Amino acid sequence: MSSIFPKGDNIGGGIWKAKSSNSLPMYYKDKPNYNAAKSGKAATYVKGLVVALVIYFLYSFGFGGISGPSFGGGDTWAKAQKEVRSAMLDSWHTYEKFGWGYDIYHPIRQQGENMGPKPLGWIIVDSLDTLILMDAKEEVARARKWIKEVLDYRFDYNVNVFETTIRMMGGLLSAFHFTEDDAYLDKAVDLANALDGSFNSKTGIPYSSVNLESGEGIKNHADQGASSTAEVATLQLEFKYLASLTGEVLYWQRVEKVMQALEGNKPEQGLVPIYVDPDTGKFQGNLIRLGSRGDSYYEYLLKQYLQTNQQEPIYRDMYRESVRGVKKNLLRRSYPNNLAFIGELENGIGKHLSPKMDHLVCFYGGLLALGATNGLTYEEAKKLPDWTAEKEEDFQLGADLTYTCYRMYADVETGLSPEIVVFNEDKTQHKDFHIKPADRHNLQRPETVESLFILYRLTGDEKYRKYGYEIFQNFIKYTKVVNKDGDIAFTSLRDVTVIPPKTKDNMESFWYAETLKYLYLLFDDTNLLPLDKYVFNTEAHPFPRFNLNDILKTGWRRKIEEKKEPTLQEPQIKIDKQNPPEAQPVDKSVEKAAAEVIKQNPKVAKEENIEENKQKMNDIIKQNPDIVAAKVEAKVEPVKEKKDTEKDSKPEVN
Ligand code: DMJ
Repeated sequence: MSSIFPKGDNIGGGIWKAKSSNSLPMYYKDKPNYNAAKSGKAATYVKGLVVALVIYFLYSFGFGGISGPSFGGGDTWAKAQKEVRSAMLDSWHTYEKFGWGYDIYHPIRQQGENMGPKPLGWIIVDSLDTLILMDAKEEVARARKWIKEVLDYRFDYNVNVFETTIRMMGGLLSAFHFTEDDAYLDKAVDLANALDGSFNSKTGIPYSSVNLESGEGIKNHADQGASSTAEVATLQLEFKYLASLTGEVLYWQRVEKVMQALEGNKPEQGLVPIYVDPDTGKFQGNLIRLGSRGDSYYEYLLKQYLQTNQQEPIYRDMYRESVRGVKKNLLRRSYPNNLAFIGELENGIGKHLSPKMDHLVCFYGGLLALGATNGLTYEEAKKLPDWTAEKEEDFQLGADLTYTCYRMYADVETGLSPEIVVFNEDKTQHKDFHIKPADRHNLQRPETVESLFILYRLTGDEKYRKYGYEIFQNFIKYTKVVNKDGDIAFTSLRDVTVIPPKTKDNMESFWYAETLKYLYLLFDDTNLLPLDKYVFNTEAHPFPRFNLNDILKTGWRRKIEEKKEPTLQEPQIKIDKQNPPEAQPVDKSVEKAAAEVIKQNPKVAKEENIEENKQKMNDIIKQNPDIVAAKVEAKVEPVKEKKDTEKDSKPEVN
């Protein structure tokens, strides 16, 4: 690939900035230090993977020393891991056979389809690093060939910026990390540049969609054009990692500016409404929740802090504030089993808390635990001088919430969680939650197994693996589809409360990207992808942590000063209290003139249309120059719309 971007300016440290915010960044390989950036990261990973695989095969053949659960005959966790690998690869082969290259796959019809006129790689790219981690060499080679030869992100189609970033950019970047294969980074750069136009709003907060060909940002068609708060605040890990790989500072700045614009609203107690207007930067509505459209805002506060090796306290502070806000305003316990749950504030802080919880919220247990230890084990973190009672409480709450989420599976007929449950706080009722008819579906979501994986890694407590294995077995039991030739696939469900469950005939890409990946890692005995070295993006694509440098660093400050009580200013003019100035007579001529106009034409004062009213007054004054015309004219002049920069609470953006 030759250089296709205009050259930018070298701003030091091997970092380049595009010529202007409208020009695309310089092609990263033209940057003088590009090769230096590839300093054996893949070699380190490959070494780790080889060790992991040796151990894996030793266990598989019964040489393992670490005991797993007794699945009816002395099997080990390696066996569970092997079962996950088989579920992945068997169904992958079926997808290759019937749906290859398509973005959407219907496992029962055995058909694929694309979302737009050409494929986006939705399933192939999202699944790639799971295949890499499972060392599925041939499958990876076929996926790579397709990505290199077929996938092309420049075509006339509007994509959701968030989904495309977390799944496609996330998948390509982690694949690049594991392989150092430029084919993936080239595509990630190409995609990032295609998405760039979405940030061209007045505030830098991205529009919800963008046209891949024209680069035009497109406002959400619903919700009065607002973008989802979680969506705009869940691009940062991807663009920042891309900035660190390519040395292109523009990617960093684009997403950092979004954080600054959001924080400009000075979120109350760290909690944010789920919509934001990209043109004004203002939050819309009062609905606060950790479920859809709210979730990963909170996730990426912590993960941005971890991504840059805990060198950006700004995100730690925002994260900690949000946790305090959640604990104070959204956390409750159910009856009869005292299960911790996170409700929804439909009308904002201080108002009624709805006891409804999306399965999506189940990421939060793992996040709280991770935020307490920053990826170290609980035992390690507890020994550090900065361990506090608050962190201890967060960790325990993380474990409690993860248990609640496990119960959302275990207490349902199929052993699989529905999309949403409503918790019970009524002492006359005997079930901790109920499921509304419209919420009985299961989309193969990962959040609970994600939290189980994190809690297992941080505590070493085998119960998390047991819960995870139980969930995995229920997925196998109720979502597996086998055709007459024995081809295996997995499907979403329409109803988890009946046996056999009703199927939905769709397989979500995050089933491969996240659910099976987290299960695979949960049963891994080799600490593959250590949590103190990696951050997982919200689609489970692992990125290595990295250090800030002179250029890639926090480029903004919080509006924290404005939160403080204003200090009283010394008066500009000193008043001699012994001899105060005499009051000036008030100039009443303007009011007199207006009264005269109204006297001459009393109808004017009653008109409802203010603009018309003002016009009529002006006309009367013009026809009656003896009334103090100039002053009256000034008084009734329509008020000019303030410029954006003069508006009171416009978020501060650079
Ligand atoms: C995934 O795309 C991501 O995990 C996202 O943050 C939330 N929704 C799905 C999985 O449920």
